[in-house]
Parts: sequence; structure tokens; C-alpha cells
Amino acid sequence: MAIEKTYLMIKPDGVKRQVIGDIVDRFERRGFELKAAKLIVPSREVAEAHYAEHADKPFFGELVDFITSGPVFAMVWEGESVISLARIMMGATKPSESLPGTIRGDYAVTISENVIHGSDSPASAEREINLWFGGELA
Ligand code: IDP
Repeated sequence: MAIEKTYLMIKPDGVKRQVIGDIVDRFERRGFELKAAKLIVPSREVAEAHYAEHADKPFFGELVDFITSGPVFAMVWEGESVISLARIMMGATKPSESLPGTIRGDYAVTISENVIHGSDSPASAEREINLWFGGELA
């Protein structure tokens, strides 16, 4: 058990569908604290760095096109075990496995446009917070 920080991002489909408020509300109600947030259109460079682990996948180009297609809502959240608990609240990547009650289970039906990203480990969280917020965080 540890107080952690994680990087969460509402993707362009979630911003367009105006579900930022609901998603922020879910994490606040759970007891997590919002430490930083900004609405930005990601550059291709940042998007490619963010998804570098998928660079050799056939869907990489489509993924970068999608994530740079409009504003995303980039956030840093803090709290007890927030990295793994946020992943559970998000729901699984595959629509057939994301359960009702989770963010993806409530809002998404495709694997590509799935509303939210969340860091999957402490190392990813540190890397992604640095990538998206750099020195902006105290
Ligand atoms: P995660 O977002 O649940 O951590 P990852 O496997 O890390 O899932 O994939 C990153 C993102 O890449 C997914 O959220 C989704 O938007 C996209 N993605 C993953 N698999 C596919 C696919 O087979 N086709 C299109 N997009 C995909």
C-alpha cells in the first residue's frame, strides 16, 4: 500500500462526448486527488513518445492519428494505490471484457476509441507524467 501518482487522459472521443465531468467525478468520489489537469491537442511527437511501446503494432499510425485528432484532457491523480485502482475503474481494453460500471464499459464499444488512458505501472506513470507535464508539477 502506497500513495502513488498516475497519469490519466480523456481521449478525443471522451472530450467530444462531454464526459470529462463524469470521469473526474468518479475519481473524486473514490477518494483520489486531482493534482494537475490541462486540455490540449497533443503534438505527433508527444503522441508517438506516449505510445512508443506500440510503435511496431499495425494499429500504431491509426492510434497516433486518433490521439492527435482533437483536444485530450490530461490529468495527474494522487492517492492510495491509484495506479492499479484507476485501471480497474477504467475497465479492460477489449470491449468484450470491459464490464458495465467501468468507464469503458459504460462509454465505449470499440478497442480504438475507448475514452480514457491510464498508466499501467509505477514506471509508466513516472514516464508519462514527465512526458505530459514535465516541470509543470511542483
Ligand atoms: P490500455 O489503453 O488499456 O492500456 P494498450 O494495450 O496499452 O491498452 O493499448 C493502448 C491503446 O491502443 C488502447 O487504449 C487503444 O486505444 C489502442 N489499441 C490497442 N489495441 C488496438 C487494436 O487492436 N486496434 C486499434 N487500437 C488498439
